Amino acid sequence: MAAERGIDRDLLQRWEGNPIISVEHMPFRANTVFNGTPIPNEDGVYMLLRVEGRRGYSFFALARSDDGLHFVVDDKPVMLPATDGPFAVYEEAGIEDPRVTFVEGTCYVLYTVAGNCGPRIALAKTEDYVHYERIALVSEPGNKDGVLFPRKVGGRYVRLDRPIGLGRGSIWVSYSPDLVNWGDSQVIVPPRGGYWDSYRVGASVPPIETPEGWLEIYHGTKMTSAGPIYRIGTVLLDLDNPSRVIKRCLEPILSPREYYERIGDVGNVCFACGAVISGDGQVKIYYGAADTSICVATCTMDDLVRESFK
Ligand code: BMA
Repeated sequence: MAAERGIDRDLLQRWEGNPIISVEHMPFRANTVFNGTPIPNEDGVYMLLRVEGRRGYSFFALARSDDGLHFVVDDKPVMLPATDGPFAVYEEAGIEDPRVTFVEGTCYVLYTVAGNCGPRIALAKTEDYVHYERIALVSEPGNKDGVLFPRKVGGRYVRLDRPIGLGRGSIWVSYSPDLVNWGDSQVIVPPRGGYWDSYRVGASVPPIETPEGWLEIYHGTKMTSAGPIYRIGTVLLDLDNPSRVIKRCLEPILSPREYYERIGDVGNVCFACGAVISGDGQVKIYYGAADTSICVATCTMDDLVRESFK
């Protein structure tokens, strides 16, 4: 067996208690729960979860944990698709894949609105993690996977996202003076022919600042005759100019292998939406598995910044 011969199949180590949140943990009826984003705070680690309800559209719930491994889900959802106001028409088919970033002390959430005009990225903020104030729709249709940088760069807010052009999804960077108006958009990480990320790539985890550069943990897909396989990889961006890619991993750091990643509503999916870094450099990466549960895998910052690029 590979493990007995000292071969790790993936750079990330799955926690043996995976999945950490599944529909069995939900205090109300739901179809699935997946793609949760962690919110480290003074009380431990909370997680904003994407829940797909039994009607078929998604909304958000909150789970709370002392240790980042064992979570208890609040009794009621914390954010439902808007039914009136300017967001309603764009959220008709649900709200999906939240990603939380603290910027200048404020907890912001970029999320995907799923409407009948195509997906867009929206921005909200929260003070207590239970109530969410919508701020703006920040992209045109055909865009998903928005992640906000944790600080301004060169005096501007920065985000990554994934517009679709000619059926290809690439990671783009955009800049903003006020978090509402975005521009200076440039493609930085396109799909890579012949590799595991040859079909589509998108931002996954809000960028992590390291001395070497902005570390982005992204998802990449390869198309097969049975559909896409979603894997997780890394790319390092210039600290002062995030439009410049310094390094991109050659191999994924996590690939679907376990039954809970292979089998589910959408099989063969590992889809990260956030990470928590401890003071000692240990990293927990939270990922949706097969669009059916939430899992965690661990590594060190050294693994991400150095090993993943070997
Ligand atoms: C992506 C997103 C994710 C989902 C993934 C796999 O496009 O929609 O929400 O987890 O596909 O189905």
